[in-house]
Amino acid sequence: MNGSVFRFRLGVAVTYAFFLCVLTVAPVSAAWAENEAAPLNYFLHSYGPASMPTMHLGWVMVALVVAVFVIVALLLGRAIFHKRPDDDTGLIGSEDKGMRWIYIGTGISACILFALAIYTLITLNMIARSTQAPALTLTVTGYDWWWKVEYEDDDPTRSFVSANEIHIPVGQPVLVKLKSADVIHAFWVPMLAGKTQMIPGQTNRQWIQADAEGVYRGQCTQYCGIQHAHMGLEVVAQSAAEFRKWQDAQRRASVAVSSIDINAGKQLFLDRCAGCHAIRGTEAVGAHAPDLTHLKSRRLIAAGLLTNTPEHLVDWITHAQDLKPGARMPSMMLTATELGALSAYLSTLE
Ligand code: HEC
Ligand SMILES: [Cu+2]
Repeated sequence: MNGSVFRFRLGVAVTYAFFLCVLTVAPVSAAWAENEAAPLNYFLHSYGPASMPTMHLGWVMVALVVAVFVIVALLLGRAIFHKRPDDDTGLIGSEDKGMRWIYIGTGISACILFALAIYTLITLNMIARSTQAPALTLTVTGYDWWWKVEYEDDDPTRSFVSANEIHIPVGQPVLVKLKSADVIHAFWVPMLAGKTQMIPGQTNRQWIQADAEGVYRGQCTQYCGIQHAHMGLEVVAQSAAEFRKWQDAQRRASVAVSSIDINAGKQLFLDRCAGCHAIRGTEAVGAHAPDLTHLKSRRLIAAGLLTNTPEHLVDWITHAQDLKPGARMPSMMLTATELGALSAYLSTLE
């Protein structure tokens, strides 16, 4: 074998190995990563019945990819290092040599892919609906770049709206209706279920169920514009009693607390923020931004970008465009006095 042929084959082998390493090592290592550091990596673990079948499918695919990687690498190694005195180029296809390999390989791949297609269809069917009736129905609407969450109730006075943080009772199926207000988004809480598109003008459905109490991170997985990466959400699974308590608190309108600062802050909010934001119990009824009635109850703000501390709130209000460039909220120009009053008012939104 002459040097250039050898280098060419080695190049092919190295490129091949590189891409397949990326393809196989990434999901496998991701599956073992720490939950805290990389919560979305848990797509190869399941925390509820809606994600169990897809998780099994995921592992089968990973195992298959690893097997294909190993087999092809072995064959490739043999092709590179095997000496064939009668055929220096060794090209498959020359004088029909090696065509057998192509027929067999294609045949095996076709069978495996066909089996996988059937397995995928079975999985999709299994997760299509829950075996029990949903304990709760909510509508999640994707906006550039945050989530509106509506809790439905047969009695309309008991339904309420929130944003970016979904609470569910543990161990019970929850039906999630998915809509979009602008472009195509996709709802994905990998530990609880697969992804479902949110398409303008259409209502898609998915169900989620958490086996254990805890916080499950979600993310928009359909590229929807500049801040797509910062369109996160959290699903908080609570015991039935905790969930009921949370729900009752969310149903209440904001509590009217009065002091000079708070009144000034509220007036400022009505003047400057109410065109977009709503706070139930006030004249602020804006519908194109997160409902802030119970802002303080949320762990994160700006769709998972920042923790909800008073400092981050001030930072967000004055520098939204630096923190999340392109977000549909302007950086608000406010004096220190105005900010003080506004913060005092926002801190009452328990
Ligand atoms: C032009 C519309 C608009 C105005 C005016 C506006 N906001 Fe916003 N605000 C938004 C949008 C849209 C978001 C969601 C941004 C995102 O996460 O991408 C948001 C997010 C927020 C959040 C985070 C909420 C959460 O749960 O994530 C807070 C807090 C907030 N705004 C406060 C204010 C305050 C206070 C004012 C007035 C000083 C104000 N906003 C003015 C549109 C607006
Ligand atoms: Cu999105």
